[in-house]
Amino acid sequence: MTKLLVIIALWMTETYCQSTFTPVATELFTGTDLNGDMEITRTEIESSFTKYDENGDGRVSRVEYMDFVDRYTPHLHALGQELYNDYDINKDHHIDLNDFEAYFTKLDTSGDGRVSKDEFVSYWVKVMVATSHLHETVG
Ligand SMILES: [Ca+2]
Ligand SMILES: [Ca+2]
Ligand SMILES: [Ca+2]
Repeated sequence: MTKLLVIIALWMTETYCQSTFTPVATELFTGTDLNGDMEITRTEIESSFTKYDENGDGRVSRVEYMDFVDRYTPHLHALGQELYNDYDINKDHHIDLNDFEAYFTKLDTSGDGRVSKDEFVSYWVKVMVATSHLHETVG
């Protein structure tokens, strides 16, 4: 009985988090979907990273990324580190074409070569639930 209650409580927390994070993830989607066609392409993923590429060498080093985070959202420093680990799939401390490709594949759960709004939002809600101890719940 106690076990069941714990499960229900966990489930409710998860549902609560999901409803909290969905608007944030949706906003992130809108910001990434540059041409507004409700799908994210590889080019759009790449473009969303160019703002971090301070020295313009086409790669985003950990230092560049963290400089950006610390400049605009210093309270999210710990989250930034965590997200960088997630983006830098081959763990060479640079985010480049290989990582964009792998990140895109991870988002494209249906494997049709396009990232839909649902795919994007459900991925990000999962990330935000998993990292909720590192950022403050919005709203
Ligand atoms: Ca698009
Ligand atoms: Ca760079
Ligand atoms: Ca990398």
